[in-house]
Amino acid sequence: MKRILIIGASGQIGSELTPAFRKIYGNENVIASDCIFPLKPELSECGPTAKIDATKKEDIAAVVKQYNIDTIFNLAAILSAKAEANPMLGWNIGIGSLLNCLEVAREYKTAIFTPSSIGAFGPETPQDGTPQDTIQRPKTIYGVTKVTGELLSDYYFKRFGVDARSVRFPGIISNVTLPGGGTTDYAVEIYYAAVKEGKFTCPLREGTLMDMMYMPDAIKAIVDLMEADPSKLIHRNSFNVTAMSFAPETIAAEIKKHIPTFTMDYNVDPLKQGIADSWPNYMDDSAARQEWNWKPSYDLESMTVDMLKVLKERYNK
Ligand code: AKB
Repeated sequence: MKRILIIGASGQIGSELTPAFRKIYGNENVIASDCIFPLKPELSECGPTAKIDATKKEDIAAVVKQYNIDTIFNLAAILSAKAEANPMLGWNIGIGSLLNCLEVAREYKTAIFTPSSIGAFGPETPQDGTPQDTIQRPKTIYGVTKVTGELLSDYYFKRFGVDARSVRFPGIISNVTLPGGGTTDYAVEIYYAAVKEGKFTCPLREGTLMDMMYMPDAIKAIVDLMEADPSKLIHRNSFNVTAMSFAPETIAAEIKKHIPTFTMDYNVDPLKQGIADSWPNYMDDSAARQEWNWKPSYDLESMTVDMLKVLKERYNK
């Protein structure tokens, strides 16, 4: 990777991936764009930016051509719970932008990364130790776009030789940009609430297990996969990756170790609960470990220490 285009640079992943890439590959080689949210000054002032509506192929092609891009990061998506409220929007953003990116990648011979998700699985999928290759019958529009995206990306690789790669991200926990409209968002919100208010109302039932990952590991997964030797990749779209799996009461107990007065109660959101219940309890990510040496650095304990440190400093607590 030498010249990179990030579509969706203002989002939860993009806002941290962009500076991380600029550090590795040079400010001038990473072009940041987002058509939904304005770019923060941290992103717009220290490297090139572009105006791209990802649902318009010509917008993407023009920037790829202008900057001689060799790798596209297509992060445009509407998360699971939000997409249920507007399925057509979920489909148009998720698939419209992906198809455009794949077509541009084919035409201009770039590589392309598009995140998939635990949302690509459904209730018929084995939930414990979810295999790399297994049943994928999601019941959300988000999941339908993710499975479609995986299939399309593999199709473009096999049919046209497009270097398309992807990981199935679990819930990502971060402290720069909040997610929005996801089923796993509670695992981010709980830290903010613990630091700011000392209490949290959880939208998911006790015992709801899901895979999770701290943002530095998510960035590492993206870099490691995209830098991996292609001859070692048996899979491409998309690799299971995880770092930890926990239920709400477990993360609450971990926070309580640092903030003993912290309390949590429950007010279950039926939409989010239904989605969470259809997703894996924990995935088997051995294919990623074998094919490109995937290994996360953070577990629940070390992530909690770091999250609370950052947020306490930010909010003077
Ligand atoms: C969501 O909850 O929708 C996302 C995801 C797991 O893909 N965070």
